[in-house]
Amino acid sequence: MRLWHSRCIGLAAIALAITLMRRLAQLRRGAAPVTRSALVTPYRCPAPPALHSRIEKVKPGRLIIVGDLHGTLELFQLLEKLRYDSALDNLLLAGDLVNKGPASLAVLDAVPKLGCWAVRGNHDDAVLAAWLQFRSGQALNPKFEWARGMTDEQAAVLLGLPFTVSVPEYGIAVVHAGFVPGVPIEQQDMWAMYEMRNVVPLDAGQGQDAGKGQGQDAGQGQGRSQGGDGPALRYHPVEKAKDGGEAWGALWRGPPHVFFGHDARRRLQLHPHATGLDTGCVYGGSLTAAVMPPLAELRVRSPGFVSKMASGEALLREDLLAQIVSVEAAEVYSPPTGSTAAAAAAATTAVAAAVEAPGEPVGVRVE
Ligand SMILES: [Mn+2]
Repeated sequence: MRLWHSRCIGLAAIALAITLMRRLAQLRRGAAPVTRSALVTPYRCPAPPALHSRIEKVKPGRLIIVGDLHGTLELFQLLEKLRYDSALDNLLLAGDLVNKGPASLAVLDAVPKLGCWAVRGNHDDAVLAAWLQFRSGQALNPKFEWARGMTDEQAAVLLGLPFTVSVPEYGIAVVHAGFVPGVPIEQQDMWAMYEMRNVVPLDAGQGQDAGKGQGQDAGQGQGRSQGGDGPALRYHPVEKAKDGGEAWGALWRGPPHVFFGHDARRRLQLHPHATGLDTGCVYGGSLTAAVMPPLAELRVRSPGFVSKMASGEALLREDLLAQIVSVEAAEVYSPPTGSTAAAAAAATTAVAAAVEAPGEPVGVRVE
């Protein structure tokens, strides 16, 4: 009997191991399902309980969405300027809460106390992966030295971050990097949601198999719709400007209206149905919020909001009566080396870019 038992357990363990290995092989091929069943993120962290969160019923105050913090304390200055009230207002952070800035641990302490929601940025996921490896006895990547003292409670904030937060009552969603236009949010690729900046149109006929060769250094990145019965894919997501394409937000037709971060080089992006809020605070730029009135007030003051919500049309910032509010960074926390030199040398870059790829600033990467 005991032998039979141990044999059963042994077989079950082997079956589980085979399943896991198959799944990992799938992930390496970029064929990972992007539903809740996904096991790991592109940086090999355990996926959050839900990739996509929804705020079903908002609090009676405003809706405030803040761009990339990167461990900067300007958050508190911005919230003070806005007279943020956690009992009334709905606060959402667009990801990359940590890394590069001076106060990542303080930000992780603040998030639960602020009563806010946040999405997962590539930096949040990367440092979590490094910390989990460190905790399992491996050396800590020097890039993430600040995380050496990260507590379980602080790490839990990162572990729980979904890839998107939707607010159906406002017709909006928040994601760190972006979405591939034409693909339902639930079918978006994890890698794309926190790494993409541009999309490249696919030639007719490339279809679902197109898009190989991008983002594979991060493990995934095909950005394809999943399952084969999804919509025809028209665009391929890319991270780096040198890979061409154009800002995904310019092609996003909604609904929902999407608020995002990640693209500090482009700073504030005001597309019709997508708003980019990463204004490079950690690089000495500013920290920016989009602020929308309380729902009850919005419904009274914005006929466009009411009619478009009723008809299911995508909202403009004007329909949402969204105001853009910023505070200047107190200093340059992350020196403009390589990538971030873009902001300092925008003119030079623009000239170089015009030569390299007309119409699209390229050659510089902010991450
Ligand atoms: Mn980012």
